[in-house]
Amino acid sequence: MAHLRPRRRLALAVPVALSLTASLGFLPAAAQAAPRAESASQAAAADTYAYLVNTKTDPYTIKSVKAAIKAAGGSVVVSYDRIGVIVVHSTDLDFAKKIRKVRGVQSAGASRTSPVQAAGTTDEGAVQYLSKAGSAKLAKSATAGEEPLEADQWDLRAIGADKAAAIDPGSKKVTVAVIDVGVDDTHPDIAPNFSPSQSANCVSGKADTTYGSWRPVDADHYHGTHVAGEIAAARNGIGVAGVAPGVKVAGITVAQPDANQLFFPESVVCAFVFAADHGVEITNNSYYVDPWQYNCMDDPDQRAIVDAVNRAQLYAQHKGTLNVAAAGNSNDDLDSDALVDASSPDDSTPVNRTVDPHECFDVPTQLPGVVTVSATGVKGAKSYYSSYGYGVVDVAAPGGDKYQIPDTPSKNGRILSTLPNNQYGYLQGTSMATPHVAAVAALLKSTHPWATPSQLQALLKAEAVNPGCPTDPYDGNGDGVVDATCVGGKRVNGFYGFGIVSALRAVK
Ligand SMILES: [Ca+2]
Ligand SMILES: [Ca+2]
Repeated sequence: MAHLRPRRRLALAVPVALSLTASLGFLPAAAQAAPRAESASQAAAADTYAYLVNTKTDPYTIKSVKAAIKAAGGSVVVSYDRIGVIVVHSTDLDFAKKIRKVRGVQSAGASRTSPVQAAGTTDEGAVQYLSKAGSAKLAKSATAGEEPLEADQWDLRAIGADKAAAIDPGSKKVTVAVIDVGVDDTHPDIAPNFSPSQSANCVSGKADTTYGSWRPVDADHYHGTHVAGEIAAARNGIGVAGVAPGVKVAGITVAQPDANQLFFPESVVCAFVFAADHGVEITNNSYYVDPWQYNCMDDPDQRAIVDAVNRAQLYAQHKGTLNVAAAGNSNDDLDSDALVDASSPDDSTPVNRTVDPHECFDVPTQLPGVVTVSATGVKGAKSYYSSYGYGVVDVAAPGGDKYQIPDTPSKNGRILSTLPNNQYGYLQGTSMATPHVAAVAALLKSTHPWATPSQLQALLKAEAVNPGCPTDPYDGNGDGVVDATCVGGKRVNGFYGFGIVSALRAVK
């Protein structure tokens, strides 16, 4: 089952070849047993663990806490003084317990449940690459005004992005940063719009801006390149088009380089701060922060994770960055009283937990101020895998659904976009819905340059088109069993929030 591991890590993309069980985000226990056994056998006294220490932001506190960290056997990897978040490594498993007692420390905890590891080996990918015939089509001349593969991009037409591009493709002064597994900026459909000066590698928790550090380490780290193309693939007569082909796109890598591709909290903290400090207007977050799918506030470690990422997210928001995030692929009702989380922690031994999503948060999507995105298929109905929730989902967008078949040449209900090494392929997931929203936000920022993040969010909602709750019981996979209940009305509801975003309305 080792082949499933990388798929698990692409938390918010539902790969095409998986069984339904796996597609819903719950892997069979066996799939996770192997890596767990590995970690256990590798455990040793000298292992290094990562911690987050969140403090008051006055210089005196920061200084005294840093001294206390050293005294407690920790070493500072990086300190984000302005938000009071310090990333620490220590070999002491009791480090968090010790540092919590220090004056000025507001929360502290382990950011992972496994030691900090060197890069591991890679595994094969899960994506459905375009066939040779499809790739050959790239060489053919396109229909006038269309990209060669655009006929299969039903998602563009669903939100009026084809028409919008003719009116206003978006401004070069607006950048969307893809916080993900890396972006292949050498792809001919991404290169024209890529912004290297706003890209970095944040895996360690500290930004590395070495040229090319944002690139995927291998072809299995394809997820970020797909997302980037959905946002801003150029209208250049080859391949596909993005929703906002005139804006810039950047890559901030946060995934571990090994096959599991985990997104740890310190990497994501680094990414939000880097984006904010480098003039990024919008970030795309098609993932949840590992190792916990839901972070419970009554657990000191999970609380420290929520606190640290929330500080970074708020910092970005206050500096003018709108953060857009995927609702998740578990078909979970994020407004329910009890959800089963069987996959956490995903870096060691997962346990079955029942959590209340009002107190245990999927991060970053449930953080205040973040735009939460659910996914739809070609029929405009909620995708079978998409999580939802009244008062949680802000807007919806096409993320693909293999059960909703389009009338396109490929008849593929997923989303077609760019992949590393000059390739193209289909994926579905709230991972794919989120970049559609990030791109529409970029179009709005282009037409409303002075809009703040909260104003952009309000515009996204005001211009969205809401299908309303379905009149029939919802059976996303058509097996006769009702899968989800939509709460709310035509203006706002649990499946679509305020509705499906519109690229056309954003530029009119
Ligand atoms: Ca193109
Ligand atoms: Ca069903």
